[in-house]
Amino acid sequence: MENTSPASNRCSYEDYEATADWLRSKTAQRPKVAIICGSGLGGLAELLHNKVVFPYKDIPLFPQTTVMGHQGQLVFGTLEGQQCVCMQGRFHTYEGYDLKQVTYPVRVFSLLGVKTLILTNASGGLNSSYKVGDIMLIKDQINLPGLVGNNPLCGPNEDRFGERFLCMSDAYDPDLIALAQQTAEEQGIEEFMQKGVYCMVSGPTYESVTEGRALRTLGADTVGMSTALEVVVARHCGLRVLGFSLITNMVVTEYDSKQRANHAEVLETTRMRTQVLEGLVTKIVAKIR
Ligand SMILES: *[C@@H]1O[C@H](CO)[C@@H](O)[C@H](O)[C@H]1NC(C)=O
Ligand SMILES: CC(=O)N[C@H]1CO[C@H](CO)[C@@H](O)[C@@H]1O
Repeated sequence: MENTSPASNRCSYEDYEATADWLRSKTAQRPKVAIICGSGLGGLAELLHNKVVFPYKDIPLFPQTTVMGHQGQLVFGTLEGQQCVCMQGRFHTYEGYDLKQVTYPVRVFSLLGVKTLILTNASGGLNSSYKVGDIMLIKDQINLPGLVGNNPLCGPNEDRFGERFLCMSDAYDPDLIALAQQTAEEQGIEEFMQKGVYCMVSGPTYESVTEGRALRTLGADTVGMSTALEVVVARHCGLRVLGFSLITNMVVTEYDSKQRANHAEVLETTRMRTQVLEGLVTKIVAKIR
């Protein structure tokens, strides 16, 4: 089967199945845990043993990735004895993908038998008690695009995945959050662990000062350009979700500030705490049953 460009992808149930069938025919691995790696956080996939790698461009019906600092491949393998699949590089709406494309891999994971989805992202800190380099355990989210009509579940409901009206009050799994907190304590990294609310915006622009202040007023602790859509679709097909946000910069919320958001700063800070987050996720994965 030929790979197709995003625009020609219909994202029907049969499409997801075709992709899952193809992957199953190429590897005997049957992961129960999937990990979506955020900006600069793709190194986690390198820690897998018995790796089987599929560049997105080779996977039937899979979208492609373009943004700087992202790789584009699915990596199957074992982490601490647990079979996993990692997305090294994710899809963003700011790249031009539609909502079904961005969330395409999640439904494929579900068809492959994945039960738990772990997501990481790089985000801007809004909560003034946060510092660059902090790791925030996501306890809840604001799906800002979704609130105004850009929800990946808009359109006819696919009953084979889940129900029409989806509960989101328990989106981030409380047991997994507790497991993550306990693991962070064992690792001795509580001092820079936070727990809070992640807000998704579409990007690619960073927030204006007033936008940053508005998001903070809404109750968001961090803001980023990913994650929330994948979480919606993951919950729709019954996956348990755990999310981490690495704070790579503080959002400018003072009108006279001389600080400016830039992508290079983001990549540098991400490098610093990346290994810590990778180690934490590894230890958590080992405990997931
Ligand atoms: C910021 O984070 C701290 C520490 O987690 C929390 O206690 C506080 O409620 C948050 N501030 C706001 C304004 O949400
Ligand atoms: C790595 C990265 O791009 N982080 C950004 C994610 O999105 C938020 C919100 O737009 C920014 O503030 C982060 O800097």
